[in-house]
Amino acid sequence: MAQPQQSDGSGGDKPPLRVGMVGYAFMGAAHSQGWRTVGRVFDLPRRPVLAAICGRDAAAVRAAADRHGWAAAETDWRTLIARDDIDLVDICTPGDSHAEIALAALAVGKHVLCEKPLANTVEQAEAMTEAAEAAHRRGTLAMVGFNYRRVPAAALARRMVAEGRLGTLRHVRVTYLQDWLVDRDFPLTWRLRKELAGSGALGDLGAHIVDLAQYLAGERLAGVSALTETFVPERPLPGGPTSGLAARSAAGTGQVTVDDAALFTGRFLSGALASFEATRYATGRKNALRIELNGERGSLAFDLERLNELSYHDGSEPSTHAGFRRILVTEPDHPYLDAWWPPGHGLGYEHTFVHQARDLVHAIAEGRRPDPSFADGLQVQRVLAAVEESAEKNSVYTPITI
Ligand code: SOE
Repeated sequence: MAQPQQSDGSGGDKPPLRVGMVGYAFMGAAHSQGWRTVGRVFDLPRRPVLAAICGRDAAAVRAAADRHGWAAAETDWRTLIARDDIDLVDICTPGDSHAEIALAALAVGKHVLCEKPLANTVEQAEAMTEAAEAAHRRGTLAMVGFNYRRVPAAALARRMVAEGRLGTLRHVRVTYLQDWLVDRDFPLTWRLRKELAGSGALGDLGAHIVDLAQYLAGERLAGVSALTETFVPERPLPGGPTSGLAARSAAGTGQVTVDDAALFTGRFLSGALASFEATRYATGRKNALRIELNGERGSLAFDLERLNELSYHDGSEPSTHAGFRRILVTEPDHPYLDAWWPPGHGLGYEHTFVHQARDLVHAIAEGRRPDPSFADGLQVQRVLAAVEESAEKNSVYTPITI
């Protein structure tokens, strides 16, 4: 058997953190980059080792292992979890298997990183959170992967809000727009089937923006009022393997059982108001996540398409020269950036997964609950459930249960 790849060519003296990953498609590739790169860039207390990757198709998972630098390939996640050379299980599968894999991994003392949304239902997320809390008491940790928290500009925005630069928060405005379903012939892949994905744009994109809005605001939503829609209720069945957001059609059609778009307003516990839009039908928008926060003393705006920048308006400046200005978030004292390139040399989407891995390795080494924890993932799940409940009742304001 090939020797495990070390992600840090020079950190051989550090105790290893041997990762086993389940899933090898889009998120598997993104997480692989994170684990492969993190020890080469950051000075870590433990040295991530890409020990084994798992997927059902033996040839495809072997190819993924070779491409992404994993030492071994498995075809059964139970075998992966049972390996005694794995310390952490990274779950990059569709939501229907998150709970089962996470519960099994935590039960045998493996740390867990689980892609968002944490689960397909609140009940599953509750069971996972309960298991994570019990595991934490035994020194085993669990994190949910809301990677956009790890964009340096987003982390800087969080810091600025916490420092009070916006004063009392009044509005949070968020949109997350994609367009890969505009084509009516796009096939019925797993993301369009409730039994596999839990929900549609709501869980896939809405989960990100609910988490990001609450993270930046530093507080939770108290209730929501929502509309959801499925614009194209029937689609061709997929013909052959799908990868990421790409797929081919075969003969026959099937029902779309998730939302295509979700639109909701919300109220934070402080009384600040929020609006959210998540859709896969925003023609021309590929992965457009935008968030703006308005407070009594200032405003911040972030656009994922310009992810090395943060717009800031300081309301205390004289009106003669006040206005939104661009902060180029590439300075060494900006979050995560001391380890990267000289100022002005920006980062991209993939770096969020490197930062996620960094933060998790530190949390594990320090025995501290990772951020975002499964409890945070559960709270987002409750917001998603409240959105669905409100939408079912034609937008009736629905409080979020604690
Ligand atoms: C597809 O909509 C998707 O890949 C999401 O699942 C990811 O979480 C997001 O980062 C990009 O878009």
